[in-house]
Amino acid sequence: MSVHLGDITKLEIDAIVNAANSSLLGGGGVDGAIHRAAGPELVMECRMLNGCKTGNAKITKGYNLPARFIVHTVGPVWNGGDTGEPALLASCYRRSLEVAAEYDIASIAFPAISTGIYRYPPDAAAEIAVKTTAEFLSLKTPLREVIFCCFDTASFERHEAAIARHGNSVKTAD
Ligand code: AR6
Repeated sequence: MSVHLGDITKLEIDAIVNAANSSLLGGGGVDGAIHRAAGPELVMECRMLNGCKTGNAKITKGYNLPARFIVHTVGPVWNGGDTGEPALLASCYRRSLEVAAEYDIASIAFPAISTGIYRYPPDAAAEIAVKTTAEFLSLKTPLREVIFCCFDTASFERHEAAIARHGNSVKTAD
């Protein structure tokens, strides 16, 4: 696990994750940036997917992106934390990694799902992102590299701190 500061659409990696909405037809934030960079063929493939439930993930090609695949996941909208938001956010990371593993993807980058327009408190979200990923990587998996791609330095630092709490205990199985 590592942290990167910058625009996820620029990463040369097997797959990037999109913080989508349940229509999968595009939106603002990182979703808008990914659709703009991938080009109009992306929404055509997304239309065939019949949307995606909160906490689940679906995969498409990357089209004009350097990344070969996009894993689209739908984070929870923050509503105070008592409506299942932590479990749903953890499910976004787990399901994205599971879908990636089904496609033999070795490297993947995540944005900070739900922490923008969906208003999830960013410290709590970073803890869930890193803890869930560390748990996944401790199992047998083709995944070798998970990057948390952060758009600002505060986000970078909170993911770095979360990796320091969890990353050292990760043992990847062959
Ligand atoms: N690269 C990396 N991170 C980015 C980028 C980028 N190019 N652009 C924004 N971020 P958000 P959400 C960061 O709002 O909260 C859309 O309309 C951003 O700073 O993109 O899950 C969807 O269609 C923040 O830290 O996603 C949904 O309706 C993080 O990405 C809704 O927004 C997530 O912010 C999803 O909201």
